[in-house]
Amino acid sequence: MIRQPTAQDKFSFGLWTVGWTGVDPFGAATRPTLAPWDYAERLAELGAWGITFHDNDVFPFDTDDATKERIVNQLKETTDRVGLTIEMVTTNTFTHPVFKDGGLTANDRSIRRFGLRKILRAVDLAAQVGATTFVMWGGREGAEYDGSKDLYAALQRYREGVDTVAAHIKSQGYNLRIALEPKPNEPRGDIFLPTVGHALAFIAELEHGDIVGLNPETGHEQMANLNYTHGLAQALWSGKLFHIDLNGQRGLKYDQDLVFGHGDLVSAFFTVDLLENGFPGYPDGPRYTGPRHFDYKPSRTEHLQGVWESAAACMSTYLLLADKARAFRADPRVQEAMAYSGILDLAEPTLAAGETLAEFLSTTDDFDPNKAAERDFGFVRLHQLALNHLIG
Ligand SMILES: [Mn+2]
Repeated sequence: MIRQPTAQDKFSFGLWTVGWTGVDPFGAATRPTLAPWDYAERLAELGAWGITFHDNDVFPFDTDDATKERIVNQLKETTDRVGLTIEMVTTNTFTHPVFKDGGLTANDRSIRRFGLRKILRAVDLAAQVGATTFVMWGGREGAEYDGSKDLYAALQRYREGVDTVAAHIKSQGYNLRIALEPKPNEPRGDIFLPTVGHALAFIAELEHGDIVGLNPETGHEQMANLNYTHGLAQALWSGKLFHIDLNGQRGLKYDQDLVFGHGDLVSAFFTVDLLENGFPGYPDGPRYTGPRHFDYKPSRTEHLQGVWESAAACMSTYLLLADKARAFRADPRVQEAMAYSGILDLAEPTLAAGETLAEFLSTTDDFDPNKAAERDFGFVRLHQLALNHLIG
């Protein structure tokens, strides 16, 4: 069964996803490189709504300004013609050897100044093409050896860098927000801001944190053995879920970047359930309304036919899971099971309205912990109903 996407579904892809030619640490490219506009045209045909890119997905690292302008214009003409939105732009501060110790946190100050300038120019490019999100993935911000980095200074410099970029966005009046992308490792042995939680705590220390949020990626959280849906939920709760990177990962290993749903399918179901249906106890609560963005890699065993099939698979799987998540929530048996499990009861504040701490401490509610401990929560039955919807 295939579900055909439309622009209303707001699916977007990084040019580096379908544009990955299969180069990995052990092997050369298995596919040809197409022009950026060729990828964009094909994604539009498949039903995508938007695209995203790193500066160097579109033009090489050492391109002169006139050539940059010509290439970017040609891409923008194509996206306008085929009705694609360029919703996000990001910078590559990881491929060139100069960034081997980081862009914003390299020990070498001259490299930090170069890296920061490159990021600021990519922000200008993002504004120029109408993007509304600027992702910052600091893949080389990190270390292999604990003694190789002054960790306090690294966080100071990371903060200085992100705050400088945010201040530039504000001073130029750009309609842009920054989304930090956590990842625990790869390519560095350990990357700074390794998880959603670390990044949220970092944002709280920024001067311009009001326009800085998160771009959590499925596989990145799962590489840290964390629950992606919980990470999305906490970012939403904090008002910081600015963007998402959906893909698939199976367990604690290298960053697999599989098609969405080709990793932990049950987790993908609950991710889509949260994105599409929100928090069950808070129908008017925070919702993610941004792009459904995929950051995956078509396996290098596939040639171009497989590239387009894998992009279509990401979207189709998302839509199938969305259908199933809606059916799950609407199912009277599920609603009954949720009531039995007390799912909606958690939305009720623990203290009564107007109840003082003195009043609260003056009573025991005649509570019998042994009796309460006999409660059956029915979570297994509820989860089996979810599984029935997922595989039924
Ligand atoms: Mn990503």
